[in-house]
Amino acid sequence: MRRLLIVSNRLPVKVQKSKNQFGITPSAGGLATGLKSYHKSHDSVWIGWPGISVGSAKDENTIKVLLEKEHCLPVFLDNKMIENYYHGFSNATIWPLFHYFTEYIIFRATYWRAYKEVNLLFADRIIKHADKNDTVWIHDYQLMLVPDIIKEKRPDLRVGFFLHIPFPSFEVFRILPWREEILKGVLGSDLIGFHTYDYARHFISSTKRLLGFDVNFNQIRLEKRHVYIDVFPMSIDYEKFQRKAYEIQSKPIQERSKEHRDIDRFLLGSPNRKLILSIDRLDYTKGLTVRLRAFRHFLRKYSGYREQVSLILLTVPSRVEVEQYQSLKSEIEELVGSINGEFGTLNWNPIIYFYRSLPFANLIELYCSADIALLTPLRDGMNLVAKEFIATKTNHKGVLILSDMTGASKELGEAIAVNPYNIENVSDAIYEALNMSDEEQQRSVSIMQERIKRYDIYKWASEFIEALDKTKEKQAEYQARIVSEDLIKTLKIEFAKAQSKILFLDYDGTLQKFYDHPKAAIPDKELYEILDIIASVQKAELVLISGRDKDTFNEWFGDQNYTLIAEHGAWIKPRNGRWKERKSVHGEWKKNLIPVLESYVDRTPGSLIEEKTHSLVWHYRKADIELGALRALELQDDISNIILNQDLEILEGNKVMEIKVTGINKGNAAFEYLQNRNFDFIMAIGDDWTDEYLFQELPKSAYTIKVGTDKSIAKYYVDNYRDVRELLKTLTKKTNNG
Ligand code: GDG
Repeated sequence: MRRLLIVSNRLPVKVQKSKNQFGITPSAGGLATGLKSYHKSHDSVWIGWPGISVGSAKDENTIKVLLEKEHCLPVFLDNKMIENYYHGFSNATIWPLFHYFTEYIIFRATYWRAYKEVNLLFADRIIKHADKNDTVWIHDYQLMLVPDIIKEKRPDLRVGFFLHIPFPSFEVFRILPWREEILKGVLGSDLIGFHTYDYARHFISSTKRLLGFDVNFNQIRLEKRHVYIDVFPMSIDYEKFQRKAYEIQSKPIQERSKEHRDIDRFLLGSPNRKLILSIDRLDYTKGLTVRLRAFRHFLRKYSGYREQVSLILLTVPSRVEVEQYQSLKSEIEELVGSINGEFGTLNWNPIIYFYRSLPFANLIELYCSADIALLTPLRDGMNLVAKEFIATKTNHKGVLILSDMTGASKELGEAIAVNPYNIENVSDAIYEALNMSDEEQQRSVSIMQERIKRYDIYKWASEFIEALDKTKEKQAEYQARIVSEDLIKTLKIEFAKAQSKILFLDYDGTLQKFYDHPKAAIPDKELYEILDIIASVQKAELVLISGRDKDTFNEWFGDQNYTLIAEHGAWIKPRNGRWKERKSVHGEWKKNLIPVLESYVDRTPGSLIEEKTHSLVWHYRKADIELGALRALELQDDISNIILNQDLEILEGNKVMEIKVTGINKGNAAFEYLQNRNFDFIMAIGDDWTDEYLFQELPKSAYTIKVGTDKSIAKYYVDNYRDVRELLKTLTKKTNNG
């Protein structure tokens, strides 16, 4: 049976040593909290760092045994690795970069080296542990190189990757010195998941611009396979939160936590006092200082609310080793002190501050006691606290104020959305929340609860795994059509024994790689040799069939013993014969179109015009990839009006847009060529969609081969032009027995 391996930097449990004994406690943080319920209910194995560095093999073994019961497999990291890979590259380079805090980024080669080393270590553990065809689900920014390493060594594994933090826009991501390596690392996955469409969009944009891969909707086309990108907004274990909330509310007050009793006592003095709750890891991305300033502004602006509201500020210790986190803590504590000093009275503290992590039950108590949740991160991948707060509102009363810089704000549209940088906006939102009617609160909470309940953590995880299975099915369909060793043997035999044989070969992308400028793709010596050998085989005919202009084709191949079909079939030159025009045209129509195309060249740096007898071509391979695609759409729109009622059509090729005379294509050119002639071996190879016409017109018995991974009616696939050349060489290679 196929197993699921969950992989993340941290395991869902932390190993700790006290009095010479190892024990485990739950890990904090969104990923662990969210996913551990799914882990518990499935037969999965979780691979990750146990949160402790131990030197001896004996200790490691003890920990291994301890973790086995939790279905966890440890990856041991030493202190140096933790310093450079975790606190360094992960938390001092990637974390600030991906959250747009460019001023905090530290680039250091030692960090990068450690990151690669640890990613290799994780990959190695996965490879050793995974059975054939297992599913591996890798999580988050600490392990972005792992997918590619395992895909390379274990192509049988289904590899999914989920990023829990934002993916920044291209303009920010491009700062990273190791940006290409990071992208290639993640692209080792079959499916890549993000919380929001924006993050997915940014990732796709960086991939296109930095690596030049083509993208079709949510598929990135690598040379050998497609990688799927999709959006899976992470959720929570809704039932667990709601159940605990009911349980806590049914307990007498004496049995509740000290924090709760303190808060309750505090409320006794003023039963109408409202509680605003703020819970975050202590992190600069969470916007704690701006939040405190906004609260101060609220107390100044709406002074009538003094003594009527208190803010419970729970900050959970996090990454205490990283410098910015230490100074942030001091800054927060100073602000809390100053606000309490400015407004506090003998009976009232505006802010009740905790710097600690609370047990789960106490956390739920806090959620239950709060009237308002004030969650204003400056950037946050998702923010699960927002969903947890809503889930615990058993009486449907409560108001959520949520930063529109969080992933969660995309789903929780009924919350009061704020720009966390705008303290006026945040303080007004507090006022609005305090004045919201019970009916309005109940309406909003119910809608949000329904949504979170429907798409809970189980649904989230199973949707991801199902989508991963589907991507593998699609890839398997394609894999089954890849030209195999066996097929090559068959082709060789069939080719040898056929009495008359013909090969139709496209040129660019099929026999030759793409160049920025079409004129640069000159045939090389190896290619001439391969083609000459085929053309010299008795009873074999070689046809080069391309969109290329006839003059270039003539210059390159005019003297060779091949048949040439140029400009998508507008021109044909039988071998040793002369060029013939299949459809004669006047060039008049070009006069109107050239100025239009020129304006596109002017506005799209890197693009150029090519003129052929039967067509005009706008090439944008060298232009910015996104601008090129956008302009191509615009151009198509402009041109379709101009060419109305003319004998012209638009052909979209690989980074080219061609306006050409209608009624000619590679398919009808080949069909015409084959009329009244008999071939018992026909083979056609092409990479572009214009070659689909060719594949379509050939008899059923023909061997049709598509280069690349795009959808095709061809029977078989090869990866690239190099594979085509190898195939052609093998076809004509003499074997020992002739
Ligand atoms: C990352 C992304 C994304 C907090 N205090 C205590 C406690 N918590 C739990 C909460 C919640 C989790 O920690 C925090 O999750 P968040 O989503 O709010 O934030 P990050 O830790 O930054 O998580 C984030 C998330 O990954 C998932 O993809 O949403 O954007 O940054 O579950 O309940 N739990 C306990 N005591 C506490 O004191 N027991």
